[in-house]
Amino acid sequence: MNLYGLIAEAARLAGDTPAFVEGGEVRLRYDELDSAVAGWAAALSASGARPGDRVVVQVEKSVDNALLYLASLRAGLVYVPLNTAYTTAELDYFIADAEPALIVADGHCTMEELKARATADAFQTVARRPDDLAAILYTSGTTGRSKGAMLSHGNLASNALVLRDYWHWQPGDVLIHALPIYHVHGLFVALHGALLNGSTILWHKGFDADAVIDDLGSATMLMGVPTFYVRLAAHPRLTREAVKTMRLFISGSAPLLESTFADFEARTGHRILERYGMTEAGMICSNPYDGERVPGTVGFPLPGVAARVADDQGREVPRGTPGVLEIKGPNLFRGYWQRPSKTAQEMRPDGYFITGDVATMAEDGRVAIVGRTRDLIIAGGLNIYPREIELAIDAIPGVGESAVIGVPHPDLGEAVVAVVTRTDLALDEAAVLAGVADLARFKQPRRIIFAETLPRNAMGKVQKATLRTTHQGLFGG
Ligand code: MLC
Ligand code: AMP
Repeated sequence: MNLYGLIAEAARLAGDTPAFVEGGEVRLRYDELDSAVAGWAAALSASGARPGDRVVVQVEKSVDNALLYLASLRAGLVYVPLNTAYTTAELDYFIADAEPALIVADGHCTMEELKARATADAFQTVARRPDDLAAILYTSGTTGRSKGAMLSHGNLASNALVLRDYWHWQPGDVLIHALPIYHVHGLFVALHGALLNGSTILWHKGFDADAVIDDLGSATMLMGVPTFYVRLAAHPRLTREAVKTMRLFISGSAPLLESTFADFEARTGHRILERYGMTEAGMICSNPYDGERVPGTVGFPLPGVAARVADDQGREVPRGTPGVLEIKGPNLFRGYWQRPSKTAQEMRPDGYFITGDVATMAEDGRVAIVGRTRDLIIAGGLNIYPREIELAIDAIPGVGESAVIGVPHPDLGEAVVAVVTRTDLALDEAAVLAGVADLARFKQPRRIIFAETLPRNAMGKVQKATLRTTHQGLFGG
């Protein structure tokens, strides 16, 4: 059971329907998909990669990049996508950890070089068992080091098939795809959904509100992070007329503010469907398609997913009481790559995974995410772990200590702010920013605030909640 087999079958049924359309031009039809993927799969094999080997890929979003992913599935390889914003220093870490047979990235092997290695119209899809790995996606940890979440063919297929029914994918659906394809949201939820339905994908290299609005009139679905909806709702061209062919707007990866939900409904008449997920488990909860989409909630556990809100011993708390969300199901990952003890730390003996998200569950099972136990910032749908940034700042000469926090930001949801004490008062903002230059741009603090001391509780622990309250108005929030 290779996930690619399901996609190939859907492509066969879709016939000459356009698969990828970019800038109004058909880039690939469904009846061309299988041979295009075969070419890439042959190139991967010709490079020496064998089933089970990792392929690390850090490239700009393109249709070829999507085909390379499908080829990796088809050849039985383990796809390891990396954010294009990662710096060389960060890349070194991922490569050392993933031990890939092949790296596709500028300075290693480029897409053009890879394609030159082989051409083929046919390729025998490599048989896979449901537990065989399809991909490893890195997700940061509280210690500041990223860990690779191992996802199997069975994990990805089960989640995709459930969502196909839950969101009522239908013939004639056309999806606007403006997300990056190095994370769960763009790579799995959006791409698998459209491909398994034989739907045309309106392919955008990134999110540009004007370009997306231009395409709304030829589409039926959009998936995005809340920042997409904040920007669209503020756009003068977002009208009921502009969305008249649209069937469904889906939001996830970060909390959608109730005000964004309301603004969007006022402008378009559409109630955004919010869902919740994470790298380790794909999609977990979703508001219903037909039933009430309640802002501020993420709906119900998906069919086949068991979820409970628990105390710190894993015991279910009464309905309505906040606790940590724990989940189990066919979507749940196979553990962290080469880190069995980390995996064990986040699992209960009965197989539930501790998400680290604080939630409430209502009597009817509806879930709301109300906080996080992990020290985590989500900016524009990207997860940022403060510890990694604090370690970089603390290493700068002249810094006493630092606390990195997320502060409400009107566009990104949260923005990174560093509160820093100095042992050398000549240390300025530029010196601190220079000290974090090896981190991807999206992780770098938007503001540096110098303080004499950091607030601590009786145990000596830095009180980040106090800092967040003090600085909550920094970005006009
Ligand atoms: C870009 N920048 C960011 C940023 N994205 N900074 C913080 N957070 C982000 N998310 C920086 C750029 O480096 C640039 O820096 C500056 O902000 C302006 O960039 P921009 O051109 O305005 O950014 P834009 O291209 O518009 O990107 C914003 C965005 C994008 C929100 C559209 O980040 C995005 O597509 N996010 C989606 C991420 C995603 O797919 N998440 C899903 C994870 S899966 P400067 O200073 O150099 O100009 C997951 C599970 C689940 O969470 O449930 O789905
Ligand atoms: P990642 O580890 O990048 O996959 O991000 C997963 C995290 O994003 C989850 O653990 C949540 O904290 C957060 N998240 C995803 N969707 C939502 C949502 N709809 N509401 C609130 N938080 C969300």
